[in-house]
Amino acid sequence: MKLESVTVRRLKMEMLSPFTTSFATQTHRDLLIVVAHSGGDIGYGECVAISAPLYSEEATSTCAVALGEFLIPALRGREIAHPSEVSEILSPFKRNNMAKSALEGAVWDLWAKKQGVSLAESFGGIKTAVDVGLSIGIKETEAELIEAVGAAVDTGYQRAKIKIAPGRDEKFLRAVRTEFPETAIMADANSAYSLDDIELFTALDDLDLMMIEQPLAHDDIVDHRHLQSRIRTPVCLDESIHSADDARQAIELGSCRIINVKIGRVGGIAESQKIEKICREAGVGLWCGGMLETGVGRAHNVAIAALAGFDLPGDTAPSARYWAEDIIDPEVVMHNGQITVPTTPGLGYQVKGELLEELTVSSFSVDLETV
Ligand code: OSB
Ligand code: MG
Repeated sequence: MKLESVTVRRLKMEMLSPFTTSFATQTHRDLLIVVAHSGGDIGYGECVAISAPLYSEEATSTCAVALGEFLIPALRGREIAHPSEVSEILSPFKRNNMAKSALEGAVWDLWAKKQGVSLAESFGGIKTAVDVGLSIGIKETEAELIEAVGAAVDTGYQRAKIKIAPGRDEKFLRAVRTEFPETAIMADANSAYSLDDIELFTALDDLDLMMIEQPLAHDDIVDHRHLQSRIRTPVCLDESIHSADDARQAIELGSCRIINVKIGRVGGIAESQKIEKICREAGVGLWCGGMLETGVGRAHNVAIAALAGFDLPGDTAPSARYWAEDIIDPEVVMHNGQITVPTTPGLGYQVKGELLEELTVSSFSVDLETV
């Protein structure tokens, strides 16, 4: 297939509740929806970057520039036989993974719709439902955190991930563990610590955490290796993994025992598939992370988590966790801690055109038919 045009919409969406990490508090999402057109079919991708480069080097505005100036024009005149070719076509451009992934995701959805297969089926996802965990932002008090974990358990989430930062770590986690002796809990530091904090991490070992996610620097795999060799709790890498090579090297070094894949962070579905294979063959735990996606990104996440190697619950909570009204119909729902993997073509959800229009703050289109 050949693409006729690609539209990039910048959306502003209010979140139901603020979400605090060690790097920022988000009250709304500032995101891009990429819409690819070919022969009357439409594919959708989501760019998961946030407003400022606080999680990774990408930001919503830089992704819009990368898409408009470099990535989308690179597809001009290209006959795409399979969506995995997109990441190859874009590979001369360094990084800009979230921007690349948004475009690849839109092409993948479009292609799957043309083939009449679901996203999951199009890349070999075998599960009929995926296991879901909840990511809980940093709270002011231990009581608030305990209430949030209790609500997660009552709602049926299969594990609770607790965001931590210096001053909001051991005491908070210990309070949760005392209140919930049997619950599967883990922590995510979003790179807020260094090896100087080794005593904190050894002290956490008796809390029986499923894992500790990205404790050290966002671009590190060497110090994580030293940390992992000193603690029993599995280290999970998020920010440090941008490619299949990163995953392979981190595993070879012993820097982690678990990997969090975010399709956007690693540059797309094709790269996510490579990481899944590496983890499956190495016996390394794997799960799908989240970036507070709308239904479009969420549908991609649920589809990738249907691959066999994704053996741990992901941060793929249902729509109602984030939005008063999601941009897809039906919304993503959870039953008994699981989300059913759609079997209808492409994303498996309808994008609500009017709501998309209403939420659009700005947009541009790149015509790919004229030279
Ligand atoms: O580190 O996993 C993270 C949200 C924004 C940026 C980084 C992270 C997160 C989350 C939220 O943990 C997961 C979700 O519910 O989408
Ligand atoms: Mg994380």
